[in-house]
Order: sequence, then structure tokens, then C-alpha cells
Amino acid sequence: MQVTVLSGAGMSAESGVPTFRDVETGLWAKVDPYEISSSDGWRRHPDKVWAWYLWRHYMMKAVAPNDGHRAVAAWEDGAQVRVVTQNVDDLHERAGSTEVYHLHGSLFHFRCDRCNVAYDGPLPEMPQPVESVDPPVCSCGGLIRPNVVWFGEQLPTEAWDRSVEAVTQADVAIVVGTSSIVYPAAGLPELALAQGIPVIEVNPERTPLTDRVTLSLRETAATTLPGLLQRLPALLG
Ligand code: BV8
Ligand code: ZN
Repeated sequence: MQVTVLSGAGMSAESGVPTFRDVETGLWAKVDPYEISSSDGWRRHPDKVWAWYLWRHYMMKAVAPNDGHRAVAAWEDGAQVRVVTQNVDDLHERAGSTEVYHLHGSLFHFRCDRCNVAYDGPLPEMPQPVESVDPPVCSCGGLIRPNVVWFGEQLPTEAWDRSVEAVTQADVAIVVGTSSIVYPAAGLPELALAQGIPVIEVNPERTPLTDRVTLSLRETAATTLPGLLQRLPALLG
């Protein structure tokens, strides 16, 4: 059986990682996550954007995969599982998933914003979140940025193409922990539905996708994913 998982920030919520919209707490309460993760935001104040990503990068060291990530990884024992994630964390990989496509990049890779060369130089320690940190400067004069996809930027072609394949070849697609408002990622479940592939949503809240999917479970990732595959025959009838 081919299972495709489409995950968003809610997948990592039970690991203690604030979701994209919850991130307006603490130091970042006064910033708009959509502004600080946009190419315009980077142009306007690279020091604030760099500080935010550096903090999120370091915060990942203190968190671990949850039962939801582990369930998805364990499904590989009996099924072909592909994970299409909007998340820039590495929790699916750390739980053991082997096919993970990052539609919006990763907190763990950095590059120059001018010559694109990969940066693997030193990163300053950040024991506490601070509001502004100047990003390192590349030898070409460009600024080092996180290798994530900002609003207004194209998605990585290979990850997108593999994700479209994963969704259109699946026997079932499971959409978990996303508010389904950011495109083109939010359009992927429609490709499965258009082919009559069952789509199951796992989200404690309703989303714009809720009324369109085969089944929407008002439940959380860590509590529902562990037993979900076994429940599929009964759930899908
Ligand atoms: C593009 C990486 C085309 C960075 C992210 C107007 C102006 C400019 C652009 C646009 C515009 N209108 C539309 C657009 C396109 C735009 C877009 O869709 N905007 C939206 C806001 C309308 N999209 C883009 O710009 C994309 N690029 O279109 O390029 C183009 C064409 C030509 C030339 C150039 C470009 C790029 C989008 C990627 C942006 N980067 N992230 C980073 O992470 O820092 S987006 C980021 O937010 C996430 O990656 C995710 O995709 C998105 C939403 O976050 P979610 O993951 O859904 O999380 P959220 O907090 O929203 O929701 C959490 C959910 O979990 C909730 O539903 C909650 O109920 C649930 N939950 C909570 N706890 C649990 C749970 N579920 C289960 N279990 C739990 N325990
Ligand atoms: Zn450079």
C-alpha cells in the first residue's frame, strides 16, 4: 500500500515546537510570521529575520520527534510511505522516515543570498532568543540566509515534482497539522481527490480542506497517527 503523508506545523506541535501561527508568543509576539518569513522581510531587516531563524534552528536541538512522527516512520514496515512536509524541522527524519520531501526548505541548511553557495561555517550560539543578529557575510558580499522558501519565493522543483508524484500515486493521503492556506502546498490534496484517492485530514480544528476531504478527524497527530493505518479499512468502509 502507498501512503502519502502531507504534514504541517501541527505535526510538530506535540514536540513542543510552536506552530507557524502560534509563534506570535514570547519575543516574536510583535512580529507577523508571514512578514518575517518573506523575501521582502529579508530585504527590509535581514538581522531580525536571521535572529528568528537562528533561534528556531537552536530550539530544534531541545525538542524530539513525537508519537506522530514515530508512527509515520513505523508505517514503513508494512507500506511504501512518502512524507511531503511544509515543515522546515528535521523531526520526521529523526523519527526514522526515509522518504521526506521538504516543500519549504530546511532550518539546517544555509546559503548565500547572492551567489547561492552553501554555507557550513560557524553559527553564533543563541542560548536565548534575541531580536537582532547580523547574518554572516559571504566572500562575494552577499548575506548568508536560511535555505527555506519564503513567501513570494518559488518552491524547490525536485521536492515539488516528487510531492506531486507521491500524492497522485498514493492509495491514501493523510493531511496532518496544516491550516491548508498556503499555496501551492495546500493544492496537493486536491490532486489526490481529483483522482478519487481517499484523503484523510487529522487536525483538532477545521480548515478550508475539511469539507472537501474523504474523512476529517478532529484529533491530534500524536494521539491519532499511531493507530490510524489499522483503522483505515473500517474508516474508509
Ligand atoms: C509561491 C517556510 C509563487 C518558512 C513557509 C500574495 C502575495 C504574495 C504571495 C501570495 C499572495 N497570495 C498568495 C500567495 C502565495 C503564497 C501564499 O500561499 N500565501 C498565503 C498566506 C495566502 N505562497 C507563496 O508565496 C509560496 N510561493 O507561491 O511562489 C511564485 C511564482 C512566481 C514567482 C515567484 C513566486 C511560498 C510559500 C512558502 C512560505 N514558507 N514556510 C518557515 O517555515 O519559516 S510557509 C509556512 O506557513 C509553513 O511552511 C506552512 O506552509 C504555512 C502554514 O503553516 P502550517 O504548517 O499550516 O501551520 P499553521 O500554524 O498555519 O497551522 C497549524 C495547523 O496545525 C492548524 O490547522 C492547527 O489546527 C493544527 N494543529 C495544531 N496542533 C496540532 C495540529 N494538528 C495536529 N495535531 C496537533 N497537535
Ligand atoms: Zn556569496
